[in-house]
Amino acid sequence: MDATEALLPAAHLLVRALVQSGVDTFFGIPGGPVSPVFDAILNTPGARLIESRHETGAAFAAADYQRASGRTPAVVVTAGPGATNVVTGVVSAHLERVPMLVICGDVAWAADGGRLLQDSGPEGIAVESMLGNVTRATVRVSRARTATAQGLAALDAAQNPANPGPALLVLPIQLGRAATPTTTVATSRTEFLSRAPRHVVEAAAEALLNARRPLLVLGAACRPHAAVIRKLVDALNIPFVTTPQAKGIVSELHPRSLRHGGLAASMWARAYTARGVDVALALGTDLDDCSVGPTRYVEEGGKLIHVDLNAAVFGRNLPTELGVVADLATFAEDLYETALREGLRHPTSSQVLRELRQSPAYEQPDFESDASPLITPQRAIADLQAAAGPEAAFVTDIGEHMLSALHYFTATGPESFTIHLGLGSMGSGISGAIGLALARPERPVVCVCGDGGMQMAGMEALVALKYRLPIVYAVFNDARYNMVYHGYRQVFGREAQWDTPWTDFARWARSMGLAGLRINHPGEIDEAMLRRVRETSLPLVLDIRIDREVRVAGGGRNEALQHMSMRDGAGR
Ligand SMILES: Cc1ncc(C[n+]2csc(CCOP(=O)(O)OP(=O)(O)O)c2C)c(N)n1
Ligand SMILES: [Mg+2]
Repeated sequence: MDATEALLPAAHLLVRALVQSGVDTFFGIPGGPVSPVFDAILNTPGARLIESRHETGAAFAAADYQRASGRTPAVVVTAGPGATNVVTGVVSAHLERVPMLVICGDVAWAADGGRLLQDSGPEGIAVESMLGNVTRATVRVSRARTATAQGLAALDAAQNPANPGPALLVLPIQLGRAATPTTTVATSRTEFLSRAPRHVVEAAAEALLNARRPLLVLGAACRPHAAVIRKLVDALNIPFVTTPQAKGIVSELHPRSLRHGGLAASMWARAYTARGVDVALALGTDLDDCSVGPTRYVEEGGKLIHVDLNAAVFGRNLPTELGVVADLATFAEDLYETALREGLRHPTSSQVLRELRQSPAYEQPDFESDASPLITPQRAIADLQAAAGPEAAFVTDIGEHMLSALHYFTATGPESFTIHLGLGSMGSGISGAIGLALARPERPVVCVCGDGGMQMAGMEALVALKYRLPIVYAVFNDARYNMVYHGYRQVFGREAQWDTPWTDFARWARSMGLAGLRINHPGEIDEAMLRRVRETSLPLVLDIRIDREVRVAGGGRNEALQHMSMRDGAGR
């Protein structure tokens, strides 16, 4: 073999190695300093490029692609503004523990001390410091020869099962382009086991089964283990709630489901927790304020057992009596086996559940048939759910519409509902929908969003157009930052106009080649309408003129703001 044949640009070797390690989808926007990586993506079999319209949109799309496919994505951004634009999406992935490899280009160092445009090193924007607090590792490629090994090391850090999240790899342009001998990088396989001791599992089982009013709280980290969690729920025969981020991990139609707790909690979750829970087992949740909200999962003096691989989440909002650092699937399996072996089933929960479920789960019980001429947000959710069918994946953006989606949507499986509540950024659902659609193209995807979010991040719909992803963008158009409007009124006791310009989103969509329809009345959205548009493979924007005064009253967000704004400086 000719010696030169064995030489390839370092960026090509890196991308090839990433594809071999299972990273197949690269989200991002090109630019000069990162161009070697884009060139490599375009020329590497098995690598797929998804061009976003904004780098933070790329990170949100990547996060939902990871959640829906289980595959770690890469987000590729250019030096300088590419790096600064991606920050919000990376922070969100950090807070939600979503693994992703962020590859950032950089200018060449050998510039004789000149100040280079977009310099992202220590004398420029210092990208490692900027993202250091929100990544699991920051790795700067130091030599072309080591680019692949360093890239794989960053990928390992992102995929660390004990603390998954984003990891940063910085690849300066001259190293990415440098012809490099093909080397084999020895990849090691990491075996990971974190099993709780048997007596701990038995103690948890015993506490739950002897409780007067027990509760299982399921968090988003349970999502990959939904099958075993479902078996566990059946075996123990105790009521369960999910956090908002775990909505649907076990179907909300399950006879022991109290639907979700926390933000915009169901009436069942509110009623059950209001009467006091003496023993709660929380699995794979941060128990952050949105996860707890108006549903205190354990009463004063009660016993909270909290299982997670990351001990940092224990004891945050509720006093944890027992924190267990363990792999969730293993813990759930062990607890299930214990329950079966000992024949443990809670004796009185069935009766309590039957009584509770006689009362409605919703603030407005008859929302599905609400015929108010101006469509209410909850009627819009009901129409969308019926029209999209049971297979559809729903994702919500952030705002007042989110509370209606949380409260009134019924999630029937681990993939039927997604929300980015780690950071709560507008635009997260709009971009996230793209990742959901890419991961499972055969499944309908519906994004519930606001007019404000669309004005901020709606151009990501062009990504859906480019890749022929027939996402339904259901814009709850109230010409207002409605969550801010109601929050302001609640906290300050007076009104302010948080109006946004009336926008005709249907015409806006059509002007760009998407499908667009105006919805004015209940019942207008139906299955045939969505099917017709889906057959064209075009994304569809529904401009839904909703009644902006109708809201989920005990949602929790504004109550939390009110509470915080009244605390004194000492945090009491
Ligand atoms: C990036 C970002 N900026 C600001 C906010 C604060 N915020 C929360 S909800 C909201 C209003 C959203 O308006 P819209 O998308 O129309 O939804 P609505 O509340 O009207 O349903 C704002 C400004 C945020 N969450 N994220
Ligand atoms: Mg709005």
